[in-house]
Amino acid sequence: MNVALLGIPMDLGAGRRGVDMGPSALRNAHLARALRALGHTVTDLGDVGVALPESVDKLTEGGLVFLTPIQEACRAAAERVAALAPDVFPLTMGGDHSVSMGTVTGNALRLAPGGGRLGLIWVDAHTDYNTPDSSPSGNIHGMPVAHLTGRGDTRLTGLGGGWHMRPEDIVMIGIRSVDTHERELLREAGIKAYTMKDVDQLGITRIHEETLERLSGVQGLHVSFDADALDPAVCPGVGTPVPGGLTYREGHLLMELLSESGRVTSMDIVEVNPILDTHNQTAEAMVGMAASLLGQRIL
Ligand code: DIR
Ligand code: MN
Ligand code: MN
Ligand code: MN
Repeated sequence: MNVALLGIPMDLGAGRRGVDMGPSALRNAHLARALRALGHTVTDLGDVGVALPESVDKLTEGGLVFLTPIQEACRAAAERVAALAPDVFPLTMGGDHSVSMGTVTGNALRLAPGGGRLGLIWVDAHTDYNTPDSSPSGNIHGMPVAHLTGRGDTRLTGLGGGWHMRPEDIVMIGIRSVDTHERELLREAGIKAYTMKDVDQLGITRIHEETLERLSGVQGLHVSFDADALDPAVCPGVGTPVPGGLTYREGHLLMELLSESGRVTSMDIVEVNPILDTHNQTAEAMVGMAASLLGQRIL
């Protein structure tokens, strides 16, 4: 397969600094080499330009922190991804999770003019379904899924020029931290979310089967993997660690099963924060997840 790496070194959407170094940490953990070892052709497209927080004067607009530079970076990421050929597998590297407003939009636009029917598997401790009104923090990394479904500030819901995700085409896995109003919004929208309780009770195999069944009608499948979905023991280098996460093996099993399905067409790795990490453990774990999704097998 042709894999294209693209970094979006942005930490404007998160409460803590440092995830802008995520793409460097992943490159340092030999992401390209790991994928080439699996037989893929890997092209590193470099990074999308992102404004420095120090050079931005208008910090908050309508309750949203760093709205303008985040919108600009997401638009640039969407354009870069949308321009890639249909047979390329884009592996986009954040940055905080607000980058996925751009990458998911770009992947939908890549499927069809005006945006095709993309399925979204959101692997995360958080549901990231806040709107500007429901958000307790004003941090945009807690809001990308809501904006992808067309709820929130028009400057971010408009990235796809009228295209939006259908809520029924979204499945979340690894959930264990949801804000009060966010919970109501998620329920109203009818988005399927597998919590850690579901992971404990059903297991990854059953969740994987149900997820693919639910998403059987989509044209492409995007995995958006927030490093904080994994337990903090596996991925300590994240801004908002939540105890009780996916184990190392649960993460790999999910990626291995998705790989075997042959249906995944793109992936994000986000929220890797080397400043908060132990050596480069979090990036190394996430390189392992990408390798499993792209065909690595034990035997
Ligand atoms: C919280 C934290 N729900 C918020 N969100 C995080 O600020 O909206 N998302 N950490 O990754
Ligand atoms: Mn997230
Ligand atoms: Mn998260
Ligand atoms: Mn986040």
